[in-house]
Amino acid sequence: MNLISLLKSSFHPVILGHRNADPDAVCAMIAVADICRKLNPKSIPKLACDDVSRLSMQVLNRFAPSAEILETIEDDHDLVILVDTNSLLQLGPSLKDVVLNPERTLVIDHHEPNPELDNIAKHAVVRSDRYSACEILVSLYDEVELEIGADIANLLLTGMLFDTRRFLYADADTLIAATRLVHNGADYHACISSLAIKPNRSERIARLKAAGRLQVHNIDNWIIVTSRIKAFEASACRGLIGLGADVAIVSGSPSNGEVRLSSRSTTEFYEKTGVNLGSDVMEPLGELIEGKGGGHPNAAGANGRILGDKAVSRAVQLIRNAIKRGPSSEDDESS
Ligand SMILES: [Mn+2]
Repeated sequence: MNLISLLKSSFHPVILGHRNADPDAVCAMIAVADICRKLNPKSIPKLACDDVSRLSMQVLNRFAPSAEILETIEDDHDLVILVDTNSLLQLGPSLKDVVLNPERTLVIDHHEPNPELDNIAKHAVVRSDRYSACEILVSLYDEVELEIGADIANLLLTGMLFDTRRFLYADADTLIAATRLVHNGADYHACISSLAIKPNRSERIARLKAAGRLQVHNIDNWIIVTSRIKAFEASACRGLIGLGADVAIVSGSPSNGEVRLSSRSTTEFYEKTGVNLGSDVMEPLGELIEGKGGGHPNAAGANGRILGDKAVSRAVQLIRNAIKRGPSSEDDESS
């Protein structure tokens, strides 16, 4: 059965996106629903995600205010379409146990195919060389011989902008697809601005205070900055990286008398020094400050009971030691 007959034959398709659905997922899902309705005017597509990201909500409010995205589904569907994921686990707790008939399941995705894909779906449009699900949707409209209307064009362009990080990751085909969407009525500037999130006032003030109380540590030509605020320390770290730091460590002081440390580093810092903020810095620091710590190579944190300034200088010391040890420290990491 080809794609057109599969979609034409469905009256109750359910279109599923991954958990914490990002703009690429929700925009592509709405486009899939549009295709279903146009190929079979009697089709009543339902959309569902375990949850939808805050940024996606903002995009939906701007371009598809009437779109309804459910959190769970009933088993009354005659076709399941997975969008922007090809793994059931990625659907999240509320949807991962969806009842599937592989003959009546279609996957539209741009991630690497997972080994169980064949068991899930007999129909798949999985193109891991594409930079977003929305980009795949542009060519799907051609495949099913439908025009892309202006409303859908705005959604697809926004999804592409998000997943490509404003076309940082793209090739000629991506740009051609984007141009086509603009020709079809997408408002490029509106799409860009729909993705801009301005932090709330207290968060912005916290970031600015963190910048005002900054201390700069020069270690082997890397710029390590530290600061302290009451709250929003993760956001402050991101702000300080944006100002030009290679590593930012900010301590916050929640009302329970504990100290909370957040840290961020640039990809370049991790790649060149091998210093993993999670395993090299925040994990050992968590013990030193009588608490717990951990995280990822470029983003990690710790909570504990020892005073903020002391904890911060310990963190700098750990980074200094790790830089001196050099990139070989990668060997003893499991993640
Ligand atoms: Mn995606």
